[in-house]
Amino acid sequence: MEGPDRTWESPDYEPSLPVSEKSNPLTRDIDQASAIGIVRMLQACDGQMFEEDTAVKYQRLLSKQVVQTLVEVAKRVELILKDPQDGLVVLSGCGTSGRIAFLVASRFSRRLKDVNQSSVYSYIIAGGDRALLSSQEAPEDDAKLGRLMLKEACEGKKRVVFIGVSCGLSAPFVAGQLDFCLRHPEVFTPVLVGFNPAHQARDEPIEGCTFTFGSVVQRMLELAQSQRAFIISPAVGPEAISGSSRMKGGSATKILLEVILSTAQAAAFSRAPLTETVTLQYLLAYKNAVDVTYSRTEQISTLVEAAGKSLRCGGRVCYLGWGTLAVLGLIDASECNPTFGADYEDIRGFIAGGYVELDNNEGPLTSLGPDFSISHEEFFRSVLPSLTDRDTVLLLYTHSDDLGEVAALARRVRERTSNLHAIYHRGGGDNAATDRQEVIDNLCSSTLKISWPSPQTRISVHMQWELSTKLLLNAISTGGHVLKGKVYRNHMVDVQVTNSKLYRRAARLLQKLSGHPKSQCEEALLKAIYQS
Ligand code: S6P
Repeated sequence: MEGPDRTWESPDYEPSLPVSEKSNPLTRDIDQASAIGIVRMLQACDGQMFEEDTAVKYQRLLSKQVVQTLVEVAKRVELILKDPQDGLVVLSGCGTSGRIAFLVASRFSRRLKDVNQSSVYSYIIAGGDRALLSSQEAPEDDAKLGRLMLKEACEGKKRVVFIGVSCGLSAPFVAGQLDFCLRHPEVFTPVLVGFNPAHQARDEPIEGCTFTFGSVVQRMLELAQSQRAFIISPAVGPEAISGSSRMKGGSATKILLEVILSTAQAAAFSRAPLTETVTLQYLLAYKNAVDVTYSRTEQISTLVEAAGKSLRCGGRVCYLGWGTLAVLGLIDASECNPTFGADYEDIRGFIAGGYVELDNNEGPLTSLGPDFSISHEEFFRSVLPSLTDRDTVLLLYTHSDDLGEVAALARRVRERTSNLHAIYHRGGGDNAATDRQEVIDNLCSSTLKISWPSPQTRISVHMQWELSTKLLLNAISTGGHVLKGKVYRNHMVDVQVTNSKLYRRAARLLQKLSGHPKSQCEEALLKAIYQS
């Protein structure tokens, strides 16, 4: 069997770029691939997350040092859980990183509530809650805003574990927050999560600040020696679509945050030992989730094909989901605009229970515009009447959801389109088909059904379902847009230049594709931005 392709790890491979911005050799021809070819490339790319480290170059997800740091951070969280008064654990980030912070903070707050414990988790996303559902790339550059939002969230708290996520170690918003933590060590334990080695942190000046992301990382590295700050930054390999950190970056963020909070919670309330072995078992359970998901290559490619067909002929793709799977649908849909220049109607997510189920800090956002209408009722009102076979509808649910409700919805959709599909997770070795599931199967033109064995670790099977669903949706929306022609080689080429990271990326791309000098490319880019 062929070993993994490690070209990107060579020092000569795109040496000026951090790992998170490199182009992945595995997907160089993704724009020429068929649906099944795309899925296979994504599988290989996601598989890189769990590759072992070789020699010395990069720390990886399963590296000993990463596992050790996860244990130490979980211990800090455990202390807050055991003595929650005046304590807080804040998860923060921009774009996808902020969305995953929200998802994880909400899930674990709910878990605490279920066992009558006070909530200690809070999330921050650059741009506020509207950024959960739409692209808000500009606040990412605002270090001062990051600091202010953190200050506000921690008002009156005496001990805070702050986990700032920036996949590229680059967002000024997060740098501002980490800088604030470093200035107040009596309260804050700063933790940075990202997917580049520390020396590749961005070193560009930040407007109105004396620090850069790189200089903040340097200060953290010094404190890390005495465990007063922590950096968790394994390389997971370049993204399938260059720089699209919603993919592996988002998945690995979800894995790391969940491992920290799961192990901390098990230690605080069930006296489960917080050890490297246990932490490693959790990580391997996620690896298993990735493997199980991609064992369905054919079925995934059917969904990619359907999405591609809809998008090519001006149709829509709608995710109709329940619980956190629906949240993943909302997140995936929201990312298609900044990644592929998609309209909000191209791929849309809906959640049973709307904002009550979403349970975000700012409550209902419906007044912000039609793209913030997210309930199933809203789907019935504004989408269903105009649904045709050109559109693809995808149901996202698990055996814990109300299958009667799923079947009723499937019936209504089926009256308008036969292009109805489902992703269904069931667990605990439960293989018995229920009558309702059979009804749903008969209404759908394809059902991707995954039966999950009970996990060996304490990891909640729901978290595996979520990761699996995230991979599937990322494959569908990415694959669909690739088939529509929104990607050139493995680069996003229909992207809006709305912050400094995207500006740099766009200028680099122009240089790479045109062969012209940097100055000329930047001039052309500025002209395009200002339409002069
Ligand atoms: C990437 C996504 C972006 C990023 C955001 C934060 O696919 O569209 O919104 O999540 O730019 O990036 P980072 O590197 O700070 O996590």
